[in-house]
Amino acid sequence: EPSLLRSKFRGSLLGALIGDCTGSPYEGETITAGEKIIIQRYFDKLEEPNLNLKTPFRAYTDDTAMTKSVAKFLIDKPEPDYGFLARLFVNDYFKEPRRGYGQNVVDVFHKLKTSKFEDVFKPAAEQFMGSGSYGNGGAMRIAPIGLYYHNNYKIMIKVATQSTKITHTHLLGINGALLQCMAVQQALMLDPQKKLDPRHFCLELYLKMKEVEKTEEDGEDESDFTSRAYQEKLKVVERLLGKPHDDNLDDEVIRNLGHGISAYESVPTAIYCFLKTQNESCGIMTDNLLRRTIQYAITLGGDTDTIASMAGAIAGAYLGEDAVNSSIAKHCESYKEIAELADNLFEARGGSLVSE
Ligand code: R7I
Ligand code: MG
Ligand code: MG
Ligand code: MG
Repeated sequence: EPSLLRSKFRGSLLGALIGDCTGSPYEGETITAGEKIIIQRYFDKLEEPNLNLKTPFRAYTDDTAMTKSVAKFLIDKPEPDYGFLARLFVNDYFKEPRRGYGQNVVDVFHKLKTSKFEDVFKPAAEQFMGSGSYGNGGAMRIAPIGLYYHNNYKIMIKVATQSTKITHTHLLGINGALLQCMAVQQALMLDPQKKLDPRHFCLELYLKMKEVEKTEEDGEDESDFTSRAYQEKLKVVERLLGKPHDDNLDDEVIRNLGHGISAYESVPTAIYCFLKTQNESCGIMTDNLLRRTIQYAITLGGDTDTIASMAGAIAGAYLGEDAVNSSIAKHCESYKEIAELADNLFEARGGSLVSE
């Protein structure tokens, strides 16, 4: 049904925006029990229809800046043009460098500019003495690709991989972006009227990740944990989903899944946040499932803007725009522009049948 699909595109990009904007004040923090209460009140306040103008307006960060570029890359060009995407990233960065970009990705932007975009994949490949970045910067911006190519899995994987390689070439950075992309696509395909089966969702992702990690294994180096990293993490997600929520479980989530700036320590966590909050309150007082996902992600601390944004993108793709509280959305920078971008992405998706 086209109107449901349109609503899901909006839900996903607005979910990503809200997660970024509401999560960024807590980035890098450890969240205490007291702070969880403050976060609950903060969200309660944001939901008030006549929000006090003095309530600080939340700016988005690099997560949203780069997501916007990925959406434009898909909307403006009939075939993927990675040079165009690299230019969008770089132009945005030099226009607004203070969006909280990762410390090392900035080197890539400078090199791209200095080299006049001669080889858009080269600067990223040189990062970290040639091993490439495993930061979550590829995953945090991938949602538009999962939406746009939702009917074309093979091409989705290819475009997600190539677009990530402009900044992140470490296998963990790429596969983390692929996992996040798959999660958004899978959530988009689900009927929001039907009860979600979290462990089934997780199993489906596990099987897809096994396939991705298999093709890259070639050398059969079983001892190299990076080659099977995400399928192993998804087993942990599945195990944690089977346990009832309490504060100790949250500690276990942080210890076993992580809440860090690497893709490995944040993408599985974001997926867990989405899946855990669909059927359990997780200590969050709200009936709104999108808010619950985002608020819960923030209470885990660490890379809060990014984990909340990724979890919000998945939840929004499942629930659609109905789950977006408009007061909360209006509190976030550029929410109208993001809604329009989602519509344009939805309209452009017909052209998404590109040759391989
Ligand atoms: O991945 P990236 O775009 O950063 C995204 C994060 C999100 O949390 C945003 O909200 C923003 O705050 O930043 O940027 P990168 O600079 O490529 O990677 C982020 C960080 O991960 C780096 O600055 C390193 O600290 C770490 N990192 C690595 N450290 C050692 N070895 C990434 N790759 C490596 C590595 O190979
Ligand atoms: Mg950020
Ligand atoms: Mg930061
Ligand atoms: Mg972050």
